Amino acid sequence: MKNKIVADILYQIADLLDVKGDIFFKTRAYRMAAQSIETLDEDIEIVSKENRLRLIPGVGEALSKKIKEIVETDRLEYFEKLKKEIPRGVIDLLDIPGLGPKKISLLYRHLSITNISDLKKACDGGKLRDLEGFGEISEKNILRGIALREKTSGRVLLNVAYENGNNYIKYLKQCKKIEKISIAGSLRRMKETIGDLDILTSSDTPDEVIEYFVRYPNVNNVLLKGNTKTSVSLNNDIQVDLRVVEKKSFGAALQYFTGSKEHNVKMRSMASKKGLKLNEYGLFDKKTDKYLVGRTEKEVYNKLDLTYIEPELRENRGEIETAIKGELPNIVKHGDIKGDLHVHSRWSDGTDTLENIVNYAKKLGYEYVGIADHSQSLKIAHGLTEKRIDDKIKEIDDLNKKLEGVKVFCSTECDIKPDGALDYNNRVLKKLDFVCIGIHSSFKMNKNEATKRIVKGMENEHVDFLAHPTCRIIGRREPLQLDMEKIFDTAIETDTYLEINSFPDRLDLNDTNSKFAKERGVKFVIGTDSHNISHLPYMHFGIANARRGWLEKDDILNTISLKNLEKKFGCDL
Ligand code: DGT
Ligand code: CA
Ligand code: CA
Repeated sequence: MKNKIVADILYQIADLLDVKGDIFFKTRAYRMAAQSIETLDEDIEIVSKENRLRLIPGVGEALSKKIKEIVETDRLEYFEKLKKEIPRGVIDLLDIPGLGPKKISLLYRHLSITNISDLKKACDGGKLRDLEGFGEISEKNILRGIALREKTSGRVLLNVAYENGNNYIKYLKQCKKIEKISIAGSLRRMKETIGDLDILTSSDTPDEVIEYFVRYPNVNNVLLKGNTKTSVSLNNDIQVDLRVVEKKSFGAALQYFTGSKEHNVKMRSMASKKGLKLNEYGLFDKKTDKYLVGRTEKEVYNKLDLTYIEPELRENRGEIETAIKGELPNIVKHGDIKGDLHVHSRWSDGTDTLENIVNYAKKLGYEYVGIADHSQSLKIAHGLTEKRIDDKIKEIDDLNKKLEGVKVFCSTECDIKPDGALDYNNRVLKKLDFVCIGIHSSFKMNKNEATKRIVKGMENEHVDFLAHPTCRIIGRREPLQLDMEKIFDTAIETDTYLEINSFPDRLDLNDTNSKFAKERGVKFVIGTDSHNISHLPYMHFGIANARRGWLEKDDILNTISLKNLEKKFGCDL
């Protein structure tokens, strides 16, 4: 389906026209058409082929031609031309959270601001406050937006790195000269954002491996080429580093290049205290330089009197001390998850039918799936009225009668209003198999207000779990200011599970929060927040994040069997 591609281009055109200061109704027309296509039930390619584009609300003669061009060529000449009319730096300003195209237009036309650094200077110098629609507060907000952007700039989200890394590995596995191969670096540790990809191989003929490596079709530029290492950048600007080592060093090198740097520093000093020397070639006797071990990571850890430490734990957050005592947690595994309890369907703003979702869930080996659609106030997400909840319950009941080996739970992701009230009354909440709650608007609150809001939501007796607790969007929205200890304590008191949201730009709770929460006794649920079945595999990233937070199977609700979950939700009564 190209619906999203078409809608994205139309939205971007509207933004660019706004930046140019074009007439309002023209930009509005693009946005309306984009919205119609985004929510269209049909495949735009078919609609275009059958010459029915003009039947789409908001699509006239001129727009239908443009849409046809995008559908057939994946690009639009008009859009390319438009981009060239506006300086590149001005277009970059659209990436700053909280700064829309209309404001950018004013900055560009009245203050001649053409890039982020100009904008920063203007904010610092108090130049914006005299412009209509801006004030001292906007200067502060823009500076905060720029800082947020810069924090993640040059890094990519975990899912993007993961896909690129795996594709590269698939290619490299066809090279007969490579004996062993592994991802290393932050991707192996499954950090939420990744600076560059690191790949480690062992081979007797490093030069041939390097030749093969740089011939990967997605390589755009070879940045460095040595005897045993090389760095390239891909077409999407991601940098990839390769190291080739001897077989007997593979484990030590993998340990070294997996990092983190902080973990490595501690490992080395530990080795040194034991009269040993640890580097990427192996573990050696400090005095005689005799090679001791290095083929596998496990050998290296064990020789230093440590139990094996999983890559996700290697952040120097106490894992080495705990491994000395042999008390590392048995962290949750990918196969432990029995279902997904945070999935949106076509009943609200998801794109798939219940049947499609269930079929995919079955393929993933799940025993259950919870359909948590948006609540009534979230009109933009097609939130459900009470009447539609009743209809949905009926559809799910009928579906469950036909299903074998998997069960659908009917739920909601009920909005928590600014005063902490829930978007449905108790009569409605009671009808659902379980209740998930979350914040979806009015994010600008002080710490006290925001904490109270969530605490009040959790105190409702029907609530089972809190979705994306801090509401951050990596690189775009700061987490809510919250008294986390109060949130964790309330979660325990009210028996509310906290979600580890698996969506790659959320990963919320993050690893440090969930580790801290677990130490206090909080329980969790890992959900994907899928809006399309292609999002269901994001579970992998939620699990990785939970592993980084030291969570074990028993800490996580959706590792229990269907039977026990039904008991927990009171569905067996
Ligand atoms: P990234 O790429 O910023 O997401 O993070 P990493 O952890 O992948 O870092 P990277 O690519 O610079 O280096 C890969 C690993 O190599 C790193 O995790 C640990 C090791 N390493 C790099 N530099 C040093 C260093 O100065 N000292 C030690 N002990 N290890 C290092
Ligand atoms: Ca790296
Ligand atoms: Ca690197």
